Amino acid sequence: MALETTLILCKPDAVSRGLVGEIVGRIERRGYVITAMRMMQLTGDKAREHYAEHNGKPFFQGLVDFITSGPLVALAVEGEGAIEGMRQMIGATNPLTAAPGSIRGEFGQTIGLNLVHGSDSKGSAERELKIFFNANEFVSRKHDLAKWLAD
Ligand code: D4T
Repeated sequence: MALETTLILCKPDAVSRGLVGEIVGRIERRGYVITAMRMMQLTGDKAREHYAEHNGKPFFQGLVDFITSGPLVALAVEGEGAIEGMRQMIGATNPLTAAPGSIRGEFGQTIGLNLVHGSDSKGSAERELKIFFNANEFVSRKHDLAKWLAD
């Protein structure tokens, strides 16, 4: 395994249903590290860029319409094998077939309202992270609290 950073989106349904804390909590409890985080509403151009691989598919326009319909929370998540690890934690695209215990398996409603996006490969992660974050927005998490607790 290698240390990887993946793009995670809490999509507008997650924000609207108040599930961002649940999703972020699962990421933190898993031991992954959040190195960037932002709430935003995507423009149509950014949404089309993010979902470029689906351009031309029958569900493409609906996907763009939904992801731009309300605020989302974008996260950069770092950890050993974080790309595949997050995909497992998120579960299969369709909540009906997503594993019990996965985010989509527990909370997802439909294939369109499936709460979370996670990059599916190293190449996708690198491409997608640039759509949501500028290079100077990633923070270092090597923060030694002991220094601040000592008196
Ligand atoms: P994302 O990209 O959101 O993490 O989802 P997946 O990686 O699990 O699934 P995907 O890329 O195949 O699909 C992207 C996005 O499109 C929606 N979708 C997908 C849809 O509305 N109808 C469909 O038939 C498919 C295949 C759901 C996720």
